[in-house]
Amino acid sequence: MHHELAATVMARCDELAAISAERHGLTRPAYTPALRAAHTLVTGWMRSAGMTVYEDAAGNLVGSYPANRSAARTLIIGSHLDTVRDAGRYDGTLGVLVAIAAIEALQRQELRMAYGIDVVAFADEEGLRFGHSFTGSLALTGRLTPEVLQINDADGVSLAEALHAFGGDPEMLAQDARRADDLVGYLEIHIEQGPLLEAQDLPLGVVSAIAGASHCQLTFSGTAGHAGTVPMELRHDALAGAAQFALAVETIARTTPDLVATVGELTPHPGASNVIAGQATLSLDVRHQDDDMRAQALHELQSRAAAIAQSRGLHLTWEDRQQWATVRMSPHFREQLRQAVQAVGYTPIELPSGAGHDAGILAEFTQAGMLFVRCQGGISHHPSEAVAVEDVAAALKVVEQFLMQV
Ligand code: HGY
Ligand code: MN
Ligand code: MN
Repeated sequence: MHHELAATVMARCDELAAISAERHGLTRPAYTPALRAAHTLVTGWMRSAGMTVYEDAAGNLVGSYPANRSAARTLIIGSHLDTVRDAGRYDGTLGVLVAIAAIEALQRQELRMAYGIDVVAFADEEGLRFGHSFTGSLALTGRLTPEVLQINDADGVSLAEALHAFGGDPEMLAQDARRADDLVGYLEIHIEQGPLLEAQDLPLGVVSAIAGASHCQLTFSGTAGHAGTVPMELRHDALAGAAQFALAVETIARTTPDLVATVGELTPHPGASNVIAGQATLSLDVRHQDDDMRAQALHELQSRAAAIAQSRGLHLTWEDRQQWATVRMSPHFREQLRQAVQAVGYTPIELPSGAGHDAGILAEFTQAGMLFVRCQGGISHHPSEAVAVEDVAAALKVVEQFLMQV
């Protein structure tokens, strides 16, 4: 049964990969028609697994599988259906579909637990559209601040407007949030997005902690001008300053143990081949397992940016967008997951997550655990993301075992 269900999960990942907001590749930002189409498909799969389905005020898709008694608490099994730009087909999606398959397995055995199970597909984890991650899980845990709703996307549509157009209700977010007392906990299945499981020849791993991160946006402002007439020594080229900073980010991260830092977006204005850039905006993503090390690195990056701006006669603005601390997964769920992995016949290992997950948000609300599935070459946030159907079957067995134990 597990192998057949795993094959279905793989086929469904392929089907969802075709639902994109862009002609080429998989790009499914939050609250778009593409996400709506994905929800429609997934709703059908949830229903046929025996769940009743609704969307909460934040547009998260929820499939509920009832307990075997009334007044029971709920275990949430979740992940996300939104993607990065030109994404792979498993980041987020795999976790949602494995959860549905696990419910399908329960339904076939006519099994109900002493707790209800809600499969939640978070609507906005990656933050691609509004530059704000974990919107869905922050709303579910009652921690989405009203200012976030005012953030605009590239077309000037606010998060509140996009959520409303999607069918959500920005006014109801607080009332619709869960209460920690009602929950058993939170489980997330996700591809590893790193190479450790593959190196150890293991299909699965238990997540120990999720690394903290800071997301910032910097703007260097100089003077736009003619590419053919302004002498080099008179220029205040914002793009050259931003480029110098991007290289400094790389150097600082390379020389600081276990620090990773990335400039993934760099936009010059006005952006023409014969115009010196008057302004350049860039994103900065800084992560470390140790929050103090991350804070120290940010401090160093800030002074480097200021020094670059000063030496080039540029003006610098630095905006802290989002920060989250390193969070440890619940000791109880970690132990339960390790036991489940062992019971199914694999060596239970633990590993930290360098990527952020909704589980990190839920871990500050209820007991949370994460199961990683090996992915080929550790590749993710790239169209060549790949997982093996055998590993998905192994994950399904472990989830089923976990559900029996917990
Ligand atoms: O950016 C991240 O860590 C994740 O993929 N949301
Ligand atoms: Mn991701
Ligand atoms: Mn993800």
